[in-house]
Amino acid sequence: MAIQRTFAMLKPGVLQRRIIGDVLSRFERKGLNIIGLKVMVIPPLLATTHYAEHKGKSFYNDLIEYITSGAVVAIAVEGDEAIQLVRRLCGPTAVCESLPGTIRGDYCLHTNHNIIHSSDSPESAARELRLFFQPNEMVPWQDGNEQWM
Ligand code: FUP
Repeated sequence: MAIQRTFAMLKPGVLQRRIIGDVLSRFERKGLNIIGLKVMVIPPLLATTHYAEHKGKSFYNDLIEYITSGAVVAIAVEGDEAIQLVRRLCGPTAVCESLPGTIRGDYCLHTNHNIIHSSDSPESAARELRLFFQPNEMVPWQDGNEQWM
């Protein structure tokens, strides 16, 4: 068992479409613990820092514009192998590769509006959690259902 923390973010379209609950329930059903949650508008500097690896790519400007265009939901998630599990719940980046049953497979038509971000490695999880959450904004809690999941 390797308990990990990871970062996820519901992009502006999720709030507009009022499907926050639908997406969050995927994490809850899986047995992951939500330990941090906030609605925020991402300042431009945070957006460019978060997506620094994509600077210069063809989709970069649209990505920054989209991610700063409205409120998002930042999520800190904890659980056994949480980093890879959350990635799998989201599905692949390209929506045509995201199978039905995954979040992207069920809710997205276009890759540039693929509704959710999640960290892809322990290094990016640590980095992204630091960018979006103060340590005291994450509250780990004991899961009473742990033995049944
Ligand atoms: P992911 O880790 O799955 O969020 O994917 P990336 O970090 O590779 O991409 C970040 C975001 O850039 C994606 F969520 C959507 C956008 N993107 C595009 O619009 N087109 C692409 O070809 C690749 C990524």
